Amino acid sequence: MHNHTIEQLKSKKQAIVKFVMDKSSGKKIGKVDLAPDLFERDVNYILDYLIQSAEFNSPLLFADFTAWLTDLLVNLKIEPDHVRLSYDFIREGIENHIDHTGILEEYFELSREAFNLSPILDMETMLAPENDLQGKYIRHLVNGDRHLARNLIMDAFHSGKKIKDIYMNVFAPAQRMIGYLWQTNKISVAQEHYATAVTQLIMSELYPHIFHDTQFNGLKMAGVAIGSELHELAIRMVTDFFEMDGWDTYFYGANMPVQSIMKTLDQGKFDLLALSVTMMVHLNEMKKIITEIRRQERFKTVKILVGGNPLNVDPNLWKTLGADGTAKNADLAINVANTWFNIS
Ligand code: B12
Repeated sequence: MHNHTIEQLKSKKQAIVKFVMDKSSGKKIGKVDLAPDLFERDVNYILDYLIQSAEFNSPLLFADFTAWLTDLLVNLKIEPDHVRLSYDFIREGIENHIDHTGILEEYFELSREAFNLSPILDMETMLAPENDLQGKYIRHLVNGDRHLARNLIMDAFHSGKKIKDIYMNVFAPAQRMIGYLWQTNKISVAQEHYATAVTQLIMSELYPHIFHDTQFNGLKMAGVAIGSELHELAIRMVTDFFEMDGWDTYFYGANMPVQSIMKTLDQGKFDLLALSVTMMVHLNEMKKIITEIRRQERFKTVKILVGGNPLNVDPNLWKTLGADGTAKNADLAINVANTWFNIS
């Protein structure tokens, strides 16, 4: 992506926003007349995400954001056609204010598919069947039944269900569904927070059991969620998978500044650093951390594995970030690491 276009997008952003506001008001687009502040905020977001995607040379990231935003707005009773129209105005605004817009075409073209949404579904249709473990678990979370959720999982575990299986096929999909239910306005923020707290609680109860039958393989890894990224459950799962595979693991959660990460790497002899990102807005921070670590000769043997939603959306992103590799989930992360360190 040409830096000049990105710089222009940044410097002309307010002018483009104003153009879109002028074009939209009076036309009953979205809720522009009822809530102009919110409309303006959303236009700003769209441009921020476009800039961020362009900085990473990734039309896929912008398309993914557009799909997410459209789903969110449609469930807030905004017509998909109005979202489409706002995008047309943004595109026009950009063409009016920026010299070379050709390279942005692909971003808008790919996003168009996002407007062809699946119909709005009721919650029951979205959930896994009521009689399967995941389906039962998520219903307990949504209903606020902490004890039932806990007993369901602990009973499954004591009846022989593997922890890896519970993580991959119950916790992870249930958490993602909880997010989708929030996004589509079916549950509240409070329900979303509660569900996560319950999942974390049960993970802690299972934790002592993950050490069973594990043969230490002599390797050490650290798991970190990038910067102000508050989503730390995924990297906790990844770290636990490494532990179950015989690694000596250290889970640091979120909010580790790069200096602290480097200090940690200095103090222990780590073989692998696993970095997780969930929100696209934290990709710059991830790149900064990797660049900083790679600049230090003393860390050259430390492998850097990255993962999380944006890396699953764009399979080439890990290279742009300067990492050594990525994996789509905790299970596959182990395969990648095993290949790197020749573990069979
Ligand atoms: C719980 C949750 C929160 C909690 C987090 C608590 C915590 N301690 O982790 C809180 C309440 C703090 C939160 C806040 C926000 N959240 Co939130 N949150 C979620 C939710 C529901 C679940 C996250 C989770 O636990 N996922 C479970 C794991 C297993 O997910 P996973 O990505 O599948 O992980 C696998 C892979 O990605 C991969 N992987 C991940 N990391 C790594 C690293 C390595 C090295 C490797 C190899 C692999 C790997 O392996 C994992 C395991 O197999 C998601 C929904 C979702 N789709 O995930 C939304 C979600 C991520 N949140 C979202 C949003 C918008 C927000 C907020 C902006 C607003 C809000 N909803 O409150 C804030 C922003 C906070 C911030 N600054 O970061 C959106 C993001 C949308 C987008 N397109 O960016 C989502 C997708 C919800 C939605 N559908 O709209 N959130």
